[in-house]
Amino acid sequence: MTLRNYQKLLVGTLAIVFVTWMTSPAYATPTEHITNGDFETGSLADWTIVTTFSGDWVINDGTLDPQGPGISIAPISDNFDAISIQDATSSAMLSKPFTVPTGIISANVSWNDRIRNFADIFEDPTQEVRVEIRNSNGTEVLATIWSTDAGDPLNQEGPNSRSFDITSTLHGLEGQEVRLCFSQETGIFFLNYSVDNVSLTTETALVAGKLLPLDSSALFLAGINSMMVWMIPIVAGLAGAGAYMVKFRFEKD
Ligand SMILES: [Ca+2]
Ligand SMILES: [Ca+2]
Ligand SMILES: [Ca+2]
Repeated sequence: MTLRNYQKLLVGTLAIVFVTWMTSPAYATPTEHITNGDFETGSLADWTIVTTFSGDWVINDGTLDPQGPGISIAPISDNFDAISIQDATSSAMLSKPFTVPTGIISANVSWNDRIRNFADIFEDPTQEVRVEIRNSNGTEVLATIWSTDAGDPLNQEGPNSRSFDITSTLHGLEGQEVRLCFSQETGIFFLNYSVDNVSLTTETALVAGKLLPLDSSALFLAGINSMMVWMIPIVAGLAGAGAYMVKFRFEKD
């Protein structure tokens, strides 16, 4: 191969790298929708509490001795968690509003918890813990993410880690304000539910044209999924390589 051909090969390789770089999508970073999800403000700031009768949610620093047979228990992580308490038949809901973004690629909710049910059963819905997506004012259940069921172990001090993919749930709610809700119902006997490290994240498809104005593929990126987004630079790179090698081969001959 002559020096001139080496130069052509180098220029062609750089062109392929450049085309691939130009068409690479910028990546969405997950957006966290829950503030004070670890309760380390030492308060229930940013959270809304709705109760009936003696039900309540309070902050726990490890010294709280709830009414009934439950004794004080260490916070799940660091200095504080949130705990449900009651003195009789009641309910209590701890919730946080958030706006569901449009163009969701993925959505996940996770938290840590402890369950101490002093009744001899779980029973739906009278002696139960539920985690739900509700409408903006909390009056309507839009989806139940997780709940205790009859037969579950009564004492689950863990701490337990729970994580759920809620992509399909939120797809139907894009653009709406909704609430993530932790609810306890105590119709039989005392139940303390502790929660910490609450996180709800979404990833959305980029309107890449805003970030990569020279990228022609940006015009249709928003409507396609992440796997297809990845294929664009690969296909562009392969096409560029093919076109160059044909040209190189032709000139060499
Ligand atoms: Ca904490
Ligand atoms: Ca007690
Ligand atoms: Ca249930």
